[in-house]
Amino acid sequence: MRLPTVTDIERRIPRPEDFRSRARGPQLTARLGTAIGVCFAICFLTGLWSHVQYSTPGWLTLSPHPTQLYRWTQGLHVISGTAVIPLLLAKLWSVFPRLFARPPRGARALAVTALERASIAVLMGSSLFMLASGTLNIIGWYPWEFSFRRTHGAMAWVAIGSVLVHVAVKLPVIREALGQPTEDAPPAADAAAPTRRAVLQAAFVASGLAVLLTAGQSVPWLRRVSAFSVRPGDGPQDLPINRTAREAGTGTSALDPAWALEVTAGGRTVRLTRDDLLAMPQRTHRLPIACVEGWSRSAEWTGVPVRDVIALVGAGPDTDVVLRSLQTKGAFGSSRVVGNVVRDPRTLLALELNGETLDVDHGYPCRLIAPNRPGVFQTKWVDRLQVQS
Ligand SMILES: Nc1nc2c(c(=O)[nH]1)N[C@H]1C(S)=C(S)[C@@H](COP(=O)(O)O)O[C@H]1N2
Ligand SMILES: [Mo]
Repeated sequence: MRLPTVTDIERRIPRPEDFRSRARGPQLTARLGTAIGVCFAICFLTGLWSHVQYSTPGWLTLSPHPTQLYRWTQGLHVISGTAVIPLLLAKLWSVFPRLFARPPRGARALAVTALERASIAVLMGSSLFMLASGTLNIIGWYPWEFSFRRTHGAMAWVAIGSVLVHVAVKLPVIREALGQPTEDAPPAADAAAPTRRAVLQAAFVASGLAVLLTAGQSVPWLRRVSAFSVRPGDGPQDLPINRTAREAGTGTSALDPAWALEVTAGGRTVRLTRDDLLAMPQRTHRLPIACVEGWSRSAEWTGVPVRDVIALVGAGPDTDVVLRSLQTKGAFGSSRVVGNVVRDPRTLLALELNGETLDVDHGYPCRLIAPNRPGVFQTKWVDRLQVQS
């Protein structure tokens, strides 16, 4: 028996010409690529916006208007990212045979090819990382040690940068391919093989289905069809729960009858029981919880405007307020509300949700709810308001 030689092995590896599907080709790849590019641009910009809302630079003051802005941008972020997944898989399929192209001869050609391949590897690696980490974040599963927000945010620059390089390098091919009709030849002898148009349509249908199956986590009228929607309707009072009282370690302290809200400004402090808060003029507003993890839902909140509460310690409505909660473990136990949001009469210390006493998992005895604010900062189980001087 003769051992196979390198040439034998090489002969067994397929060549690009061995893949016969007529559907493949620049016309298909460029059309898929255009759709992916549009989705990536939306995803990148809404992601950037989310970072701005999450950690707003000192020189910028964000408005509480439009009320639903963060809900819309975060919803679009998740929808555009989800839509890309089937399109990217189809695009990978369309260029897959090129993986088997043999390296060219000559040092210069080899170097150019190596560079091109390396740039595609960065493009694919970063894109897949973005989609995979984003999807796991939506389902609330963090099987890693690193900070999701910082890593997902940093890798976004690598991804968008490599997309731009890729588009720049391929621009002549893209322009030519988009100028040609999708179908350039009459049906071939093999009528059963899918046409380019069929593959393209299938990819778009799959992308649309992926959106339909998940978008219900933000879009109310899709809730019934969104089977994969991560937060379909769980949680009391028709609102999903991000972290329960037990998980936050506030299960007992939140229900303690001796609870009182401590409000301080400079040297002045007042303590308000829940009955004291209920005795103040109540306001009701319909405002959304828009979680950074993707889901969002509007609800009717009743409570006392934060500016009325801090007026009791002599603070004007335009001052920043830091809220602290009973939470002892984990992140998001406190948040800052900037002056222009405090001034908004819809910024409430909520006592009721959808007409009922706030459930302990939604933040009883009282929680913050403010317009156009990422969910993580809608602090639950509030027990202290500190007016900043
Ligand atoms: N104290 C405290 N408040 C919190 C959180 C938390 O972990 N601790 N989670 C926040 C997040 S991430 C979201 S999306 C909203 C969800 O509110 P809900 O559970 O009432 O729907 O609460 C916010 N308030
Ligand atoms: Mo959240």
